[in-house]
Amino acid sequence: MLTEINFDGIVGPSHNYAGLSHGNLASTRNFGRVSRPRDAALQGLAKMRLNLELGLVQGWFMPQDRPDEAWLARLGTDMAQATPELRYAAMSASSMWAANAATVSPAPDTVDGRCHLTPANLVTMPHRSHEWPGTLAQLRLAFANADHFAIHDPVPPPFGDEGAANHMRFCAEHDSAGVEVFVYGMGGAPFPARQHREASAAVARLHGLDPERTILARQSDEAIAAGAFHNDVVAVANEYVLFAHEQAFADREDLYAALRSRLPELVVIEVPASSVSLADTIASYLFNAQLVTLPGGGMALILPGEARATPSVWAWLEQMVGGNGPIRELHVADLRESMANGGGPACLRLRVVADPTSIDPRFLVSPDRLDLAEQIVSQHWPEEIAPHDLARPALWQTVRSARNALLDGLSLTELAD
Ligand code: SUG
Repeated sequence: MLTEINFDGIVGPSHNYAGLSHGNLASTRNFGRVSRPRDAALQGLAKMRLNLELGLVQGWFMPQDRPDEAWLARLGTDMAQATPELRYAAMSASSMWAANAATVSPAPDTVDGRCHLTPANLVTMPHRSHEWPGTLAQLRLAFANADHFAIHDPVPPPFGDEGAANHMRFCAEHDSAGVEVFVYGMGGAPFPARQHREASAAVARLHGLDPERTILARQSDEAIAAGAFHNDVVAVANEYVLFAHEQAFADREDLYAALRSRLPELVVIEVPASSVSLADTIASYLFNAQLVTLPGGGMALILPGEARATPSVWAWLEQMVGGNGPIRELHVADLRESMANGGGPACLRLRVVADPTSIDPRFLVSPDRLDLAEQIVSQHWPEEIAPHDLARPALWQTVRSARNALLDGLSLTELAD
């Protein structure tokens, strides 16, 4: 049976605040702060447990090998010699944000009836541009069953692709044919538009989508300029529901009309700027919630603690769930370590609609496997990392052996360096 499965990236042991993402306000603001990798990973695992408790199917991806010496070697350097910028980039744990790992088109949408996945090239940010080989290796392992899955190579540069964070799928139910919306950026100065239209169009072609059921929509320049470096900071979709800020899209009426003509049951829940400003939207990550269908019916939002702490946002949400709409429940997850780098609940997960039995079971999560991962993280992940620690060879060693301990414990040693 086709089910939605959320695959979360486990926060890697090198998680740190290096201020690497221009246009991501949290990343810039927290540059130089001391990070807490162990807490960060435990917070992420606790979110996965919450999803399990809600009766959802949960998967995970492993942290990548850091420092990425192979990447530095291609640049003619190594950790000892590299400039601080390259050293930070080589140590980044940014693959935790699995919404940027790939774009996924489930089987009911594609011409060959398989689920198609394309890893994102992430070329706009140097520290993320070397994630895709490690991502591709995991996708090839987790979704090796070629009767069910097709895995593509990333779109070639210079066309920037940031994956599912800029992709929304609408459908009556997860296992019925969808309408896929690819959101690209073009303006947004002084910040870069990280998702290019040409990359979105390429992914749609590669996945064999029906052009009639594929929409390319432009993100509004003001959203990017306000700090929405991905569409999933201002909008989220689930089945027939679009939950979005009024200023998310350049031509919102056109988008809603295009969607409605393809999916008459569409429900748009739009938050007006007069209730929640773009600034509060970015600070709270209201739309970076996971919007999920509960097994008993009805939908729930899994929100970051910052949403509850932002008065305009929480007031709006309480009023919404008090009404008669499709979103019935609010759940809050403490993700403050990831949030301080601009990564909320939805950033940490990649949605795949598939039959769980067609997936390598080592990538699926159970309460026991969560216990095991928590134990390994508690024992091996560094408690704290300050920016100057990133130059210490002892930390490089700790980070490598922590990841290897996790891969050993979860029997995923094929991924070891
Ligand atoms: O790409 N932050 C990530 C956050 C990604 C959030 N993902 C989604 N919205 N789907 C980024 O900007 C900061 C790393 C640092 O500064 O050390 C960072 O890469």
